[in-house]
Amino acid sequence: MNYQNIIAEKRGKVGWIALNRPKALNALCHDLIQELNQAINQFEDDTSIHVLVLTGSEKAFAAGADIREMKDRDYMDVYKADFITKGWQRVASCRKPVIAAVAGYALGGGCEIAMMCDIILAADTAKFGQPEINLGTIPGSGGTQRLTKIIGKSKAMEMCLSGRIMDAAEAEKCGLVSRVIAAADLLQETMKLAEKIAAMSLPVAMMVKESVNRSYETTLAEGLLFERRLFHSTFALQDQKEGMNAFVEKRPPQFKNI
Ligand code: DAK
Repeated sequence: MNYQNIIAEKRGKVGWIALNRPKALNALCHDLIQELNQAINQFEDDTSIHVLVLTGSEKAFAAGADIREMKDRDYMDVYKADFITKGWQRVASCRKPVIAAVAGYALGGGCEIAMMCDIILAADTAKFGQPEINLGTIPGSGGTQRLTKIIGKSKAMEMCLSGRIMDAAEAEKCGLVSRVIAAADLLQETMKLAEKIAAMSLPVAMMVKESVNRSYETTLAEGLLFERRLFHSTFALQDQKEGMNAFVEKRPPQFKNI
């Protein structure tokens, strides 16, 4: 896979994607988003890939959408073209688990893409923020929505209204990230987690993801029903028989992803 703005590679069962526009702190330009879409599509289609990792550099996960690309567009132009919409939700629509490994800046669209991932692991250098208000605009890819659902109204309001940037410790405290890891260990720890999830039955991992995400979209009663139906459906899998038999036989399971 040969890209200009990202690096994508298979690492066993893990599809590893690193945003790679170092001179612009991985600002999310049109071409980068297109390449990110292509890489995700490829990993989704590849049955040997179970988990995706999305990361950036030591200095920046991504410092937001590319301000240079946006600054001269006018209203009719962005409205008619549905500006920076196509492809921007691809991370959120990925059916396989996606882990974000964030070091340095995750601002604006960078924070929004991290929040589209299923798990965020943060280096102790990570900084999160929705500073769009400083540019005279508002978050455009879920910042006012996902951030509010994750960290609550008061903190989300404060961040979006003031543009304040949050450090990794605060992000962990308010549930934005699942763990903070020493920067030097971030990628290794991320790979360990990715490999652990990748060793599970892929269809079951996909069902877990679908079910957890459902809790954001529906009532508790509907969510519980959805979970119950998926739970029942796992009994149609060979992997459920293998997992439960392996437990009883006191041996590790050998999942076949069927
Ligand atoms: N866009 C373009 N270039 C950027 C950039 C960005 N977002 N962020 C940084 N750069 C570039 C800088 O211009 C600089 O380039 P040169 O001048 O060297 O050519 C280079 O990266 C290094 O940046 P700095 O010199 O500024 O580095 P510092 O360490 O001093 O500061 C910083 C780092 C991250 C604090 C600073 O660069 C900064 O404040 N960056 C802008 C952060 C920001 O405002 N981000 C939000 C952008 S708006 C939507 C989807 C998404 C969005 C909207 C709609 N739809 C789906 C509808 C998202 C919008 C945004 O993200």
